[in-house]
Amino acid sequence: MHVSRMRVRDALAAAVMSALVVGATGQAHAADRFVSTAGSDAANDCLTSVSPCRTVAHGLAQAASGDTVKVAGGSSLETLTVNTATTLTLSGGWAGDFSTQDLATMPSVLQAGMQLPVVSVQAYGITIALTMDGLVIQGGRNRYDPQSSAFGFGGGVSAQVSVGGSLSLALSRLLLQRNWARLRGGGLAAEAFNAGSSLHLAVTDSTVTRNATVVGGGIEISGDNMATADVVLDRVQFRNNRAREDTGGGIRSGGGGGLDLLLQGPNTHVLVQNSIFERNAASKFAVGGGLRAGSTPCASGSCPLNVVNCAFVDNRAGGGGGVAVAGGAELVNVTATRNWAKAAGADGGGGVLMFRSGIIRNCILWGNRGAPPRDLSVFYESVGLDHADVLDQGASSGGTITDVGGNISADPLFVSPNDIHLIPGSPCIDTGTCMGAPTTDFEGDPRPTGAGCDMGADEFVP
Ligand SMILES: [Ca+2]
Repeated sequence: MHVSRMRVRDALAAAVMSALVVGATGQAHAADRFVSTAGSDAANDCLTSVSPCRTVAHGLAQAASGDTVKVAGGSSLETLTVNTATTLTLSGGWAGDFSTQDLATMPSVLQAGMQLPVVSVQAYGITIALTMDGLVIQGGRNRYDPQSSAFGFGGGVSAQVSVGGSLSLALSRLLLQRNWARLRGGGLAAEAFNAGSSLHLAVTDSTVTRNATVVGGGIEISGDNMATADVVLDRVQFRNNRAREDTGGGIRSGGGGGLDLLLQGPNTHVLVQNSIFERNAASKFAVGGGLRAGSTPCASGSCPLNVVNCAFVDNRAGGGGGVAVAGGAELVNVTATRNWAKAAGADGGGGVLMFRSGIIRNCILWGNRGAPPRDLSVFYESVGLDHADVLDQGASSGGTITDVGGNISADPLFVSPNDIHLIPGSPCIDTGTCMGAPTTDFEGDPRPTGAGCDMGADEFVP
């Protein structure tokens, strides 16, 4: 009896110990879950790399908060939803044995399996932190369907936060291509609504190409006047995205070919830097072929939108072929050339169209096309022009362009019409201001290099 009692006690102790270990493991040690097109979902918790699950959807369903779902190279049909409070990482481009990651040779391609976005994230009154790195997201389709949760916002990735929720979305090394949405955000829509809701969005080192919708062909980001939004886009390439005129009626029409921002509240800030907008198009009836933004005005030296070290080349729209901003914006070391404005509404501004207030510093606005003023058109309020190289500029409807100093109007001497790097002898070399200039250029070269800071996105390096 004595021995038996001891055994019972040991067994109980072991059970307690086991429970403690499991508890500690569950909370402190995030697990990796493994997914491969060569795997199987049947009775699989995805925890063993040698017997991975087959679908990302199953991997996400198995994952506990804090886990990382690793996806081997391969192409799969997926329609993924994250709508419970969690912290997750989705990581692609892994070798079949998950020992190495190489996005170029082992791309993980997630293709929509039906007429839905590839990834839907809904933080309705809850907290979600989702990281997605190293994935190709393509073929998403989001039609307007009131019967489902897909309302036509976001073709590749559809993300919403509302009812006081918190959504942190970190997207890196993504290729968002050939996605379509009925209303907004062909590649990605990220939207924040209601008091207490907060959106933290970072898109880095990614390419957004050949996506289409009505508003925000590549990416659409919006927040109502109660929500908080903090957005950083860094090293993102927007190419060949389309915002098309909506023929169904009643919807905003075809603005923001590459990127559309609608930030209505005072608690929003967007930084777009080191990014390239090339050959994106808005409708000829709308503005912002590369980028369109609507926001609150600049206040006490701070603007809700900062566009830094960006190149806008060969984008087109009705007005503001490269950039159209209604609100407050600061453009620093931006180069805009060969953009085109049809100017159906006589807005002009093939390069940059600004309604309201802002500052244009160290920018090259040159060789844009369409209705004049071709390079810079300003409406309603004062825009400060500081150490910029502008060919054709004009202001109307009460707008003024204020010469802050250091401005020139001379051929910037690009390498070629479509290559905005500067060549020796360019009048933009060392003639910008280092006050408020970024310390690197759009490719990471040090700024200043040489005797001073250059104008434009490129800092000339001999
Ligand atoms: Ca320089």
